[in-house]
Amino acid sequence: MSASLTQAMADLIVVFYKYSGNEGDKYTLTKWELKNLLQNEFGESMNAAHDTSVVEGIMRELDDNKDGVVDFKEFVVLVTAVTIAANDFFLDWKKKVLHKNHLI
Ligand SMILES: [Ca+2]
Ligand SMILES: [Ca+2]
Repeated sequence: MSASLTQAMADLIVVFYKYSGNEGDKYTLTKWELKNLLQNEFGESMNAAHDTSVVEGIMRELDDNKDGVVDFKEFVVLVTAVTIAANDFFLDWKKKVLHKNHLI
């Protein structure tokens, strides 16, 4: 495994606990903590996180065991979904660029 992927995984853990420790249980995200994480860590792509109903929707989606908070396992599902979406976008973009330049 490359060092950068190990680093990415470590960063993921650090980011989660940076937000999970601010309110209530130290190891899970409340709606407020999730909102802060989405706004600060996903930047422009999560502008919709300023809308409370959007955050509530994401919270409901992620809260698999319905205990009202998001634990690390539930959080990773979001990161995976965003990563897959980013990968699809990248592959599509790459195909377009290659096609445009008559490389495929
Ligand atoms: Ca918490
Ligand atoms: Ca939960």
